[in-house]
Amino acid sequence: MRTQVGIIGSGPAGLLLAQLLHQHGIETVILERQSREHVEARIRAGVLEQGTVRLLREAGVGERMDREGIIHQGLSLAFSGRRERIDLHHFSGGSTVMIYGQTEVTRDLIEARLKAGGLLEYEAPAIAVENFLEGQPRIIYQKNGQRYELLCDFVAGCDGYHGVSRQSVPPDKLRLFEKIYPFGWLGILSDTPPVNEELIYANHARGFALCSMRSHTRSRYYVQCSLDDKVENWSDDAFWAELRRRLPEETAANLITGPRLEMSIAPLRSFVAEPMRFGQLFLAGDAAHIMPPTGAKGLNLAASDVFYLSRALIAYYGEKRTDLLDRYSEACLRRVWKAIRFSWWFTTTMHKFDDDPINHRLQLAELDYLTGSTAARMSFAENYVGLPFEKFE
Ligand code: RFL
Ligand code: PHB
Repeated sequence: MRTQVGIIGSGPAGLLLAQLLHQHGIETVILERQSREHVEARIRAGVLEQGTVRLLREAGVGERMDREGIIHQGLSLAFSGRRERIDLHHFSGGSTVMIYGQTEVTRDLIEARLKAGGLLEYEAPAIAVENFLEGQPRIIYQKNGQRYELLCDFVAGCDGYHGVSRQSVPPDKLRLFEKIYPFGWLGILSDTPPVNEELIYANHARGFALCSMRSHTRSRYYVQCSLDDKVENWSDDAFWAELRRRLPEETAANLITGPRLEMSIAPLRSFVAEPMRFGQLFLAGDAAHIMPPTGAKGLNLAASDVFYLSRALIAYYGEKRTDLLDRYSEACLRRVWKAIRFSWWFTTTMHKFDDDPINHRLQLAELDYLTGSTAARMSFAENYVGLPFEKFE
């Protein structure tokens, strides 16, 4: 088989890239290791930055998001028994975020892909990417136990942290940066109304907690847990009791609980692979970088990578330009490192790292300063709603 751009992975990065390229008549094939059911059932991100929202609209998949998504103008930080609201809209100079689950984004993109008649092969794992430094790259993949080759002009490695694209790069051409945090997030999804209209991030002596949502009737909550914890160790009641303990009294009193629809544990990690381009192979999204979910940046960075990559490929096919392809990695990485920094800072400020009391006092001072200073709130809001995309044309 032959195509213009071979895309490995049908997460948000791969699907959105395919859709943006399709709009410009560029042919793609998407190879996905998992089944469609598996991809559509994964519970992940919930907060979309304005740039992501705009890009989804541009891709023609914004209709349901604009109907069902919820715009948030602020969020709260809870600490020392207090709850302080940060007006994101005010302090960012008019920006907001959108609550719309990654599950829904993925569903909308899959539907658009199928409508466009584009090839999307499920249960077709890529095994290797070859020849991308020399010229015409090929993706070796499997389908129904058979081995196939997909010849491409370019390969987009959108196959997440565990994918094969980055692993196909010779180690001497890669520089990896990694930080593993000594805890995880235990998350629950339930059909209960959210405890608050907006998100609450809580710093507590027992550990971090987050109150989030997917809709007015579906809540998503997280508590910091130890790295060796298991979902089997947690009953629903135990989860709700732990969450209540970590919230200010008044908030805890309003918490409505219910049976889990899903419960899972996610480890926290900061990771960057440099560069993001190797000849004709381009990495995008989690394949190139991951960060703790505290800043809600992962999905949004996948979208900004795709913004740059789609424009570079459109300029190549439309005008034979290669300058944007050459600038891709640097443009992405400038934004990536700022998001890695923000997620690391927010994680460090909100989580329990050890029992040393000075560390908790320093966090409380940071939060007291942040929620009282105009300069600090402006900086927080600017980062949380998402730094602007660079001019790239
Ligand atoms: P994905 O979504 O991991 O998709 C990669 C796809 O590639 C497939 N794949 C392969 N396909 C073919 N051949 C192979 N060899 C393959 N290997 C892998 C996989 O099956 C998969 O379908 O990566 P992508 O597209 O880069 O998207 C990234 C986002 O999914 C991720 O950054 C976010 O979910 C992170 N994240 C959050 N991001 C936000 O922006 N806001 C949030 O509020 C937010 N909350 C979160 C999060 C991630 C979490 N977890 C579970 C890690 C909350 C959590 C709990
Ligand atoms: C979520 O709703 O899953 C969510 C929201 C905000 C975060 C992380 C996760 O920072």
